[in-house]
Amino acid sequence: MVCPVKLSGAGYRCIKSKIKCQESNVPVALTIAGSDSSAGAGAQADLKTFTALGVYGLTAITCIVAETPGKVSRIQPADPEIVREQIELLLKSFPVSAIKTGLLCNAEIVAQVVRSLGKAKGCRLVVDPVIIATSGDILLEPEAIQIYERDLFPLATLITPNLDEATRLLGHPIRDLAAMHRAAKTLAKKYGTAVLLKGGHLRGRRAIDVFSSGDRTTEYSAAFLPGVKTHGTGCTYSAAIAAELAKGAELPRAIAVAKKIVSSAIRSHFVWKSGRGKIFALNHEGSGSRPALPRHPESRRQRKSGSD
Ligand code: PXL
Repeated sequence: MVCPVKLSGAGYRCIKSKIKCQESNVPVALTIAGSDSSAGAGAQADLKTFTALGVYGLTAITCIVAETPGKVSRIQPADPEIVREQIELLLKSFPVSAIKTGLLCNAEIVAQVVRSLGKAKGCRLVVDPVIIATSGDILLEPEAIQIYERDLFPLATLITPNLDEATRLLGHPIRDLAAMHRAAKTLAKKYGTAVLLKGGHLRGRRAIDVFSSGDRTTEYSAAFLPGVKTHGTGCTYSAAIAAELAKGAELPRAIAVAKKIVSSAIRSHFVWKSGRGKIFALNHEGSGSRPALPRHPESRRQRKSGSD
């Protein structure tokens, strides 16, 4: 028998039968999301975030998106049955303690996800209603949005719309901070779940989000960084919340930690020169609380002696 390799901390490097495996206490989180070829958003962003926060990440892929930051080229949905099978298999096999949903792509997939999540008793669920990409591309059809509203939101511990998505859900624009407070409250009452309304798109000097679990609203604020054209901040934010929930944090604390993490991922972004100008990406590693790995002594020796 081959047992699993422990990810961090003390314990075992597991290899063969005679070694008795210690049980791992690394928390497990599942993301149900699309694959972003440029790896700044979607399941790739979620996995990087989970890993940076010391959580073991699982994925159920809903679609394959050919894209670069700012341009969605094509979306290929997965068969809803394989989405269901990924989720149900993972839930049967791993001690999943938190789940997040990202881009669910179409109505059939949303319906399958709702069915499968019925089997996820005791997991905390963060629903990022990915309706509109940072590029402005519409990522979800109206029938799918209806299923979100009727069936998925009521299962959620938290939903995390941005201003465009909240505008679509409420049917009117949200133009300032006072309107954000009203909108967060209305959405929380409407869907019977906690809401984190992300205000990054208001483009003020601070990026302010408003949390409501019904009667009370709370602001989460960080400096807004103009000119950084990353994508995947929404995915990273909700993945960080799910990771903190998987580790046992309460919702307000999970959001506070995640807000810091996403700000730091933006601040420490990557930028490359490319054929069409500059290309940006979030630095998910920069967001983590785990120390960077020490460089392997062998690689240092090699570089010194010039052999590579
Ligand atoms: O940022 C929203 C988003 C989420 N998930 C996937 C995406 C995108 C943006 O394009 O591709 C897979």
